[in-house]
Amino acid sequence: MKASLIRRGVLAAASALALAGALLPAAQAQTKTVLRISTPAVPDDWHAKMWTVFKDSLEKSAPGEFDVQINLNASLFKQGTEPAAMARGNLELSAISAFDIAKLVPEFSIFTAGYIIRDPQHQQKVFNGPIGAEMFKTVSEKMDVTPLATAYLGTRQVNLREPRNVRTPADLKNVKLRMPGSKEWLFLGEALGATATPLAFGEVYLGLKTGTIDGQDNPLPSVRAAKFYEVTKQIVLTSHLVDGIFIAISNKSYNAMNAAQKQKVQAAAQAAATYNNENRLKDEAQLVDFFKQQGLQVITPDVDAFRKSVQTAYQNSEYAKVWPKGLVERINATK
Ligand code: KDO
Repeated sequence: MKASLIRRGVLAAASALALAGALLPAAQAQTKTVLRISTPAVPDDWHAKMWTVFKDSLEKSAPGEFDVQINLNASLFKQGTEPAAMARGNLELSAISAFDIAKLVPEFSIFTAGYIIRDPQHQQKVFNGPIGAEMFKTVSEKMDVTPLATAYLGTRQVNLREPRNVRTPADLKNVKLRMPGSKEWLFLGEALGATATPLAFGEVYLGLKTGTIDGQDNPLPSVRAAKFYEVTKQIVLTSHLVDGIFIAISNKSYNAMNAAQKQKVQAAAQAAATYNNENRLKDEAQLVDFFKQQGLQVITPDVDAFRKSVQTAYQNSEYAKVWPKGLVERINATK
C-alpha cells in the first residue's frame, strides 16, 4: 500500500516534470523582450536593411534574449506617427527624423533647416559630439524616446516629372513639390521656391505617375530604392538637406532593460547605422551615373543661390526664434 502510494507520487512528479518540459520552449519564448520596429522605408533601401543588421547583432550579443520584429513600408504605424506610438509604449523602436522631433522639441527644428549641416561627416561629428548629447537628452526628457544612433539618410535632391531649366529657387515657382506631411517639411519645400504639397512616402510613386504632384525631394538612394526614377525625368542636385534619421527606442522599453542589455541594444543600433551610412555613401557616389543610364537628366543648379535663399528664409522664420543662442555658431564650428 505504502509502496504503491510512493510509486504513484513519483509518477505524478515525473509527469508534472514532463509537462513542464514540454511547455518550457513556450515559456522561454514569453520571457524574450519583444522589440517591435516600424518604418516607412521600402525593403530595398539601406535604412530598411539596417534593421536586419540590428537584429543579427543582438542575436549574437544576447542570444535568445530579444524578439526583434521588423515592420517595413509603414505597415505597422503610419509615417510620422511612430514617436507617439513609442511614447505610449505601443512600439519599441523606429528611425525618426529631425522633423518628427521638432514637433515636440521645437529647438530641434534647427536640424530641419536647409544647408545647415554641411556634409555626412559634419552630421556625424555634430550628433556624436556634445551638441548631439545635449539635444538627445532633451529629446529623451520631452518625448519619452531615447535616440541611440544617427543614421545618414542621404542628401536630399529635387526630382521632377518633367525637365525644367532650374538654376535658382525662382525656377521652381508653381512646381507642386511633394513633401512629407508636417509644417516643418512644407516650410522647407516653400523655402526652395516651390509650392509644397504634403503626401505620405508610400503614395509618392503613384502621385508622380499620375501627375497629382510635379516632383518630390529625397536622397538619391531612396529615389532608386522606391523606383521614383521610373516615373520622373529629371534630378536637380540642390543638395538642400543633409538628412539624418535617429534610431530611437521607447523609454518604457529601454528603462525596463538592465545595463548590459542597454549596452547591447545601443551597440546593435550603432552597427545598424554604420552599415546604413557606409552603403548609402557608396550609393550616392554611383547613382548619378545610374540615373543617367535610366534616361534621366541630372543637372546642377546654382547651389549658392539656393543656399542663400533657404538660409534667409530660416533666419527670418519663427523656427529660428527658439533655436538655443549660439547653437548655429557651434554647429558651424564643429569640424
Ligand atoms: C520622405 O517621406 O520623403 C522621407 O524621406 C522622410 C524621412 O524622414 C523618412 O521618413 C523616409 O521618408 C522614410 O523612411 C522612407 O524612406
